[in-house]
Amino acid sequence: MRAELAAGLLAPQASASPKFLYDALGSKLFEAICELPEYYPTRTEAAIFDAHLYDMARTIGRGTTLIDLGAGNCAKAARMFLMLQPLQYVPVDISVDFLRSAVDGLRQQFPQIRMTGIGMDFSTEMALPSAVRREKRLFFYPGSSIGNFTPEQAAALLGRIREACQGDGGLLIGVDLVKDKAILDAAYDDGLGVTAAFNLNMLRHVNGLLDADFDVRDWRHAAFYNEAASRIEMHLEARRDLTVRWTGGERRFAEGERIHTENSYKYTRQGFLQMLERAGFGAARTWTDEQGWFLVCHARVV
Ligand code: AVI
Repeated sequence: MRAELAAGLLAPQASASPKFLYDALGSKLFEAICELPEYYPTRTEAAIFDAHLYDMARTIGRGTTLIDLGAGNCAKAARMFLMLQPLQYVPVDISVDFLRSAVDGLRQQFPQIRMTGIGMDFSTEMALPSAVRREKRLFFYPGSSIGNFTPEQAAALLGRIREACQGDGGLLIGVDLVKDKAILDAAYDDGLGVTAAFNLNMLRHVNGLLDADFDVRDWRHAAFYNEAASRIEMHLEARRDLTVRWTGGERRFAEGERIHTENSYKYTRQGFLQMLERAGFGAARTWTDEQGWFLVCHARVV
């Protein structure tokens, strides 16, 4: 991770992977983002699930092996348990300790569902252990987290999910849609500055990982919708000429120079369905909100 970080910081266009946004404080700041009036994705997706859960459950059917990618506190999947009645619940997350305590709580609430937590970085591999049932696998990937991958990486991830689906599996996924630039800009640059704090906090995390000397006061949050690329871009911009030093390296940044920290791609319904089709999924059903801001999609292996 240190080598990856240093290489990104030294590249002509400096960058750092969005995974470095999520230390303990970063995860809390992301939870706060989800409460912001400007950040519509979380509440819009929740409203779609509330309105259409019965229809979704009828489409999906009971007795699935529910595989929850990036499960976190498992709350989104748990809301579907009564309706879906999965035979096995398989939360997958890179943060194992957090997952363990969430699953312990759920086991007591739903003793009839077999639960198998897995610590894995599914963005690079999808190696499910043999304890995971092969039958009726339903991969659950909410929150438009797919948008934080480039379209090429997203297509590769969908391909890995398709492979792990076996013959009768499917995917239930949440995707943020293209919309007015002003709404998108505000969602990633809120008035309270919570998203700015989330972005700037990455520098504190990097200081810890690389023994670097970033001073957060020297940097400002920059986030905007790049219409040509159909993505939000998040950057950290130097407020003045400065040099950052870390163990084994240093870099000079001129005033206004940026570190690219995150992309959040927005899709059209049509574009996303095409990507699913290319990955080997079909028979898609979609649900959206009244404004057409967010899409929940179920598709089957074909
Ligand atoms: C986690 N992910 C889907 C969020 C998004 O909207 O791309 C991360 C985020 N970055 C800034 N605000 C929220």
